[in-house]
Amino acid sequence: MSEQKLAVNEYLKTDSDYLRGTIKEGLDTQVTGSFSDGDQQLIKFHGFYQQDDRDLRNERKEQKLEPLYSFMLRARVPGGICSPEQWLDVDKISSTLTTSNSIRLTTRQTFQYHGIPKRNLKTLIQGLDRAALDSIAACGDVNRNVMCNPNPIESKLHQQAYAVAKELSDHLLPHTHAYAEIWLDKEKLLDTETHEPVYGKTYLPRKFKMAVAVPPDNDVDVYTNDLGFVAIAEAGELVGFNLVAGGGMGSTHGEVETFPRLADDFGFIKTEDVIKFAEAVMTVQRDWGNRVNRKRSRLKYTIVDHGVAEFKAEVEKRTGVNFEPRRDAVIGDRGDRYGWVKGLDNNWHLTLFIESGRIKDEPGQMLQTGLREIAKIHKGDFRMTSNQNMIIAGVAEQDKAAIEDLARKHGFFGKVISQTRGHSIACVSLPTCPLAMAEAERYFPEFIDHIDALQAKHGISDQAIVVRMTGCPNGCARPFAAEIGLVGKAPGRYNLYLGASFEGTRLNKMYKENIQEAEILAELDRIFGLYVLERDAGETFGNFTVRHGIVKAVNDAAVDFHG
Ligand code: SRM
Ligand code: SF4
Repeated sequence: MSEQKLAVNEYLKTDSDYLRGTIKEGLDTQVTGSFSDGDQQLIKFHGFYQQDDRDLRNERKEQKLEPLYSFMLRARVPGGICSPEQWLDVDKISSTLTTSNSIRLTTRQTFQYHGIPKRNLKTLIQGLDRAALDSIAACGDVNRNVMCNPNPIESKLHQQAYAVAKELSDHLLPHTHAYAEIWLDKEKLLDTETHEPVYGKTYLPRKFKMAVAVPPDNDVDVYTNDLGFVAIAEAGELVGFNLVAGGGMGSTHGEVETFPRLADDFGFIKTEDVIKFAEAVMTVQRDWGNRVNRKRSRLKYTIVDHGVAEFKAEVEKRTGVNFEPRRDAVIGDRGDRYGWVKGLDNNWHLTLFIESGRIKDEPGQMLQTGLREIAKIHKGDFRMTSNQNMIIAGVAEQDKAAIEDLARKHGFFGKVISQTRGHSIACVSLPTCPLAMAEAERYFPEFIDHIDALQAKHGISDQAIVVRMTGCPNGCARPFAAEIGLVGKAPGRYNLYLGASFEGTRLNKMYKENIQEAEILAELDRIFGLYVLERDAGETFGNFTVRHGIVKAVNDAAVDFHG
């Protein structure tokens, strides 16, 4: 049988001299604002993407100008924690080296800059480096930013879980010197296969994502990750984790061999074995994952294709440790707790709602200035959440009033946040995302206004419903794990998905395809009406839509999601 041709990216990685390619030369080329096609793939491993302003694309084409290229950079901030000093640097970089006049908190607890001209890239990365931040492996076929519950309240357990997330992130970083050489002008060193022991020359077949959850919170949406660790504590001390593997959201409209999936429960492992297991799951994926078709190359497909039992057995073989039976763990709310809460250490923590994570200054809502002013006096830390919000954590009693004043003065408390808005997220989408088919971030606030009005009409404003919108089926706001999921199909048109559980333990299923706002709202109006009349006591909206037969439950994604 003839060998199948590998995906183009595989040859790019092999020939790249450990992710160098011709990025350095491309950076010095003044004639274009872009990189070569190959380097555009490689720069992702260094944390950024080439983009162009899609609002201006046609106009520039008509004027026979090249697209208005700029770059998006995603930082790597495990667990989303940074110091006020770091935030001041992050803020300054945004104002001086980007054209977007904003900082964007992401669904994986980090931040992105949009609108970086090519000429500013190096200065920007050097600025991050001075702030002890970087963007290595924030993107690309590697282990990405590791998420961790940022709840500062149960501080001891959180700290133990965070230490594990940080260790995972550090241990699984690529070792290549390419980043230091290209961006930080460090000396050229020879990279070899022995120097990149986990990844090798061809890294992973595809991106790889990990999260650490601390029950009962499931803010990190642990089951949507390639690999998840659910913390298990005894007498308040971390003893180990339930390991879950094989989650992911991305799919392609109309291609049934692609589908979102939630991770399987593999069993309990001890804290001291975490790194061993993470490395084993990742290297099985490295060796078994599909390197021919990138649409089928995530871990979830490797697990489906080989079966959970075979995959698990290989992981046990590589670690030399067997999984213990899964321990009981409550998988609860995925939202953030807004406003002030007092921690066990008597410090206060303020969670600020930031709509779609966009930090910028607008009349009445001077969010970027507000966070800057807070950073100037804050003595604790900043914690980005996977719901795109910001926690001002570790505020002493005597500093609380000053922080609150600044937050109020800069418009953070300007709007009443309904239960549903507080539980809902949207992806970036237009105008920067090249894959967007419909609006998300720019339209979402208005869409939630409509949902709020419908909930008020039916007298269910107190009911939190997880609503998520993305501009395409890649799933960056995890829409297939939402009780109401809207996934862009074309300008102004979305597929409507219903039936996920509130906690993120069951996926949703398509209810209506390719519909516009009026039809979406009419459908939800009708279903909210049924919900009010026929729900069981305490029944969540997602569970109701399944029990009532509005959509079928998705138990086995490979079979049920499209079936
Ligand atoms: Fe994502 C690609 C934005 C979280 C699945 N994602 C993209 C790109 C880079 C578009 C591209 O490839 O050119 C988007 C850049 C838009 C822009 O202009 O900023 C993009 N993804 C985002 C962010 C910023 C959305 C947000 O609103 O916060 C999130 C950044 C996370 C981070 O900090 O690391 C983001 N992306 C996710 C998530 C959610 C998660 O990881 O919890 C998913 C679904 C989970 C998963 O990975 O399965 C996700 N993004 C994708 C995919 C589909 C992957 C797949 O398996 O098919 C793509 C497309 C691709 O990789 O080919 C993609
Ligand atoms: Fe872009 Fe699609 Fe991700 Fe939204 S879901 S940011 S449109 S890739």
